Amino acid sequence: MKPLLSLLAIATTAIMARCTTPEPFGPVPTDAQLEWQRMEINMFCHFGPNTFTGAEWGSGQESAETFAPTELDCSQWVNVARQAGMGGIILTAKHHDGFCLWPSTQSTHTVADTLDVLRAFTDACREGNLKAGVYISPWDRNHPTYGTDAYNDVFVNTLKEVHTNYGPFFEQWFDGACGEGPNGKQQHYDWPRFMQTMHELNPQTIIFSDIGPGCRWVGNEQGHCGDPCWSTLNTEGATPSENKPAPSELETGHKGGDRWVPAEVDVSIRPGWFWHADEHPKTVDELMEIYYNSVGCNGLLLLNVPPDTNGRIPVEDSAMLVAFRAERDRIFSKDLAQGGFAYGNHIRGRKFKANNVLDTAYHTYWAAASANDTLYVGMPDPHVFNIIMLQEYIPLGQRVAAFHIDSWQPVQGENGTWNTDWVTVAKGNTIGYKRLLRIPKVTTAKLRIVFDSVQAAPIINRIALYNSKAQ
Ligand code: FUL
Repeated sequence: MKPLLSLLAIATTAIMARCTTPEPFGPVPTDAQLEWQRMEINMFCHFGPNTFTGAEWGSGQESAETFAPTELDCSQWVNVARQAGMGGIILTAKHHDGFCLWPSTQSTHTVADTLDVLRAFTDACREGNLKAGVYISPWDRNHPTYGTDAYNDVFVNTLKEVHTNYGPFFEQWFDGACGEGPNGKQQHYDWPRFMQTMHELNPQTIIFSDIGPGCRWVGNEQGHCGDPCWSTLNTEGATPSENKPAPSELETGHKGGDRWVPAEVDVSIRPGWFWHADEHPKTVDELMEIYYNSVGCNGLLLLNVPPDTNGRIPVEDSAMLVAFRAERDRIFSKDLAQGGFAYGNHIRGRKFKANNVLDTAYHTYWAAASANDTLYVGMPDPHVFNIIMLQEYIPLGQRVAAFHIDSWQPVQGENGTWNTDWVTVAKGNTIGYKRLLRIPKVTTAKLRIVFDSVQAAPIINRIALYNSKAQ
């Protein structure tokens, strides 16, 4: 080939490579995991005999009559969750005391037919267009077979009963706790069978356990992700009970991990998981802190709001949740980057143009042409902001391991003269589904996002700027 022609061929191949849709990097979420992640905040409801006894872990010896809600109203839970901007609720249908909130055929320790809370709950969710999830504790301090092989059959039958008669559920919560049963024995859970049963019952249900597979425990109950926070985790050879990563590893996940197992941040609005008369909900400021450290750090927030002995969410909690929602709306309803423009230092192709980071459509994104690309955002006029939101387009994997953000702004030189230069205003490790960076107030019309360490060329689907101090 003539030199000119071969040059042309090389250039064309390079352009074609850039125009093609980027290959996913590493493990990616299933459609169900993506839908789950995009819910962002869900409600957890711990409700059962403990609500009436003041315990956190019931002994399993409580009489069934202990559980006696006076005005059970699951529609009220649904309304509160909706007003709080949540997409789903997960109910503790069976906690460690073994008491079933439905009339189970697998246990004698249950509600009466006339008080089928699980039915009332799933009906209310369906009517209120909210997703229902279910917590069924493998640890059972009441069941006479607990600690023997027969209990694994009981547990499998329990899963079948609940998911067949009350499902579909968007999430199944498998608590990691495993203590002694009524006969003093501990159970060896048959996890492969439990997981297989769930898969057969509904492959779309997100399975929570310490190690997933749908989503993982974040490793703490204080309401925060680790830094970094990878949605990937190495789970080869592990079960939710054995050989699993330490809590500190669950907080951060594993860079380059072999499965997509995003973090779920479970935390209670009150000190306990169950309602207790002398406890009170966290303040809006505390809830906002949790929000930034969970949703804002690539986690999903599962906020526990326990119903009281009436069977209703107390007014002080619902008022706090409404205020929490109002605060998020106040801060995040005005994206100051809107009306601006974005550009990269290379162009991969029109479909992947940088301006896609400013639209609100989820499936449009900027795909960098190379791992070293920088993303710039300009605005017609300078804006004042103190929160930067970044989102990676996770259907193509989690890529960014470290980045910093510079603002183009006046800087005073040593001799006192003023110039305009790049000033670093934020630094971070992972981005993932969503990253909210709180920074000291910045005034600028131009920013750049510099990717310091990536596993593959970055793919960003949204950048937004907010001012939490604006009225
Ligand atoms: C823990 C349990 O032991 C607590 O009671 C609570 O249900 C919490 C969400 O998970 O492992």
